[in-house]
Amino acid sequence: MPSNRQSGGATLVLGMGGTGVSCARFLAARGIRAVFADTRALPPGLAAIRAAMPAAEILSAGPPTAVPAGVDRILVSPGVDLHLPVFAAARQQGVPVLSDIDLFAGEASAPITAITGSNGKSTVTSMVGAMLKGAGVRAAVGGNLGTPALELLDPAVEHYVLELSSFQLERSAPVAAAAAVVLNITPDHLDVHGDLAAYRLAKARIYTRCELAVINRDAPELAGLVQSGIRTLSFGLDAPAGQDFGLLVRDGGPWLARGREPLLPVAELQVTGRHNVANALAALALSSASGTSIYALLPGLRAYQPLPHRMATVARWQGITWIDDSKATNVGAAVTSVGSVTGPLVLIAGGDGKGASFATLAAALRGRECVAVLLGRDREALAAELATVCPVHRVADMQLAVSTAASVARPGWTVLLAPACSSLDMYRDYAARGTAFALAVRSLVANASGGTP
Ligand code: UMA
Ligand code: ADP
Repeated sequence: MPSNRQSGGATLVLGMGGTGVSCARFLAARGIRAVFADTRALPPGLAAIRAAMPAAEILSAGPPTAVPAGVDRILVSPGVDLHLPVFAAARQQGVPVLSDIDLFAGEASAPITAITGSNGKSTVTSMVGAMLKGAGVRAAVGGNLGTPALELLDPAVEHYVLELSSFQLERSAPVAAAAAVVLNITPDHLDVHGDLAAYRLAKARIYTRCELAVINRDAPELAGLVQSGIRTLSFGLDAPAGQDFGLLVRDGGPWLARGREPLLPVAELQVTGRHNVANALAALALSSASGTSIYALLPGLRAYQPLPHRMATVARWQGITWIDDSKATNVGAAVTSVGSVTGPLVLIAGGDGKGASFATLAAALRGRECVAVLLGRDREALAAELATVCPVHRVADMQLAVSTAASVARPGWTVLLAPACSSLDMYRDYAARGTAFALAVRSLVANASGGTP
């Protein structure tokens, strides 16, 4: 999507968060006029947008219902509701609606690796980035991961690695990626997408124009998302065939492998859990398409450290292990979390359930020695499911969640923060929630040990 447009019209930018700020900087650098709006009374990017574009009009009453005069396209952020009246008006008037990803794809001059899925996106995206950088490739890594795609644009970049959410994929024309993956699909964001079919359809768009589709052998139902004629490569936790990626047993232990060739012992990875082995295999399959030798990519994978708030051990105290998996923001992720902890556990969960059913989480806990401590907006919906499988405590905040967990956990137990919900009803983001948990745990330990953590 070219940005050097001839019409001279203004761009209406909807959404004044991180994406809106990146759009402001992009448009300012190209001398394109813009009008900004957001439904929030105090959008977080307001000051940065004013700084980037002092002359831009900011609609204080929020998004308009009609397309303002002089506006010839709309740039929409991932969090903006596509049911706003302005989008119907735009459709009627033939005014194009684009995303930051469209602008990015129109300007990026290096190959793009694109990653989506319900869970593991950030891990695989940062793994691919670490592997390429470790091999000496000038890689830029971002998108839904955190740094908006437009902020990555740089002619010196040799490879872009983009995490794309269902919201970004739904709002963009299909990206011509060198390699793309849908890691897995379990229900998420159904409050926005309406149903699982619409969510799947949004995710499937990542494959539409890719050169290489990486597919998950352990989720065979997803292979149908790839149109015929597109080259595929698979990853999975079984033994791989051909040039596919999987596991082989060598020297008595599992190795990451390509076809019959063992590449790296699983024991040498710094990440734990079977889901992370799958993530490492997906990252290998994606980065093998970059033209870099597979052997040059291995040191970056071996050295890769887990991102914060993903199964991070916060404390081991009086025989109890405290784990922060605040990034388990949907039910599928929390099920994975619970499954990767052995022994009795206290599960701290709750927040905004995004319209999901918690039945599979209850099923994952059935038969286990477990206590649930629930907080946040959807704690009653969670309690309704989890009370059928374990004792449930309801609490008002994280401090109380931690003190309640401490009162029920026994030596040998794990206390696991795996909320199965987004954090936005109580926190700025999942990182703030994980930090609140870690702080509460550390202060509990410090107080109980007479001031020494
Ligand atoms: N919002 C409003 N009114 C508006 C605009 C936004 O209420 O007019 C709300 C949204 O519903 C959302 C929040 O404000 O709750 C942020 O929306 P945004 O579009 O301003 O978001 P950005 O700050 O631009 O950040 C977005 C991604 N956020 C979302 O998709 C909600 C970030 O992913 C991403 O890192 C960033 O672009 C750069 O690409 C975050 C995320 O939570 C990590 N993503 C979801 C996920 O991973 O599950 C999809
Ligand atoms: P995302 O960016 O998709 O949210 P992350 O890599 O940040 O994914 O991981 C978030 C959480 O999802 C992890 O803490 C873990 O609980 C779970 N998870 C990660 N990878 C997988 C996977 N491949 N399959 C299932 N669950 C996973």
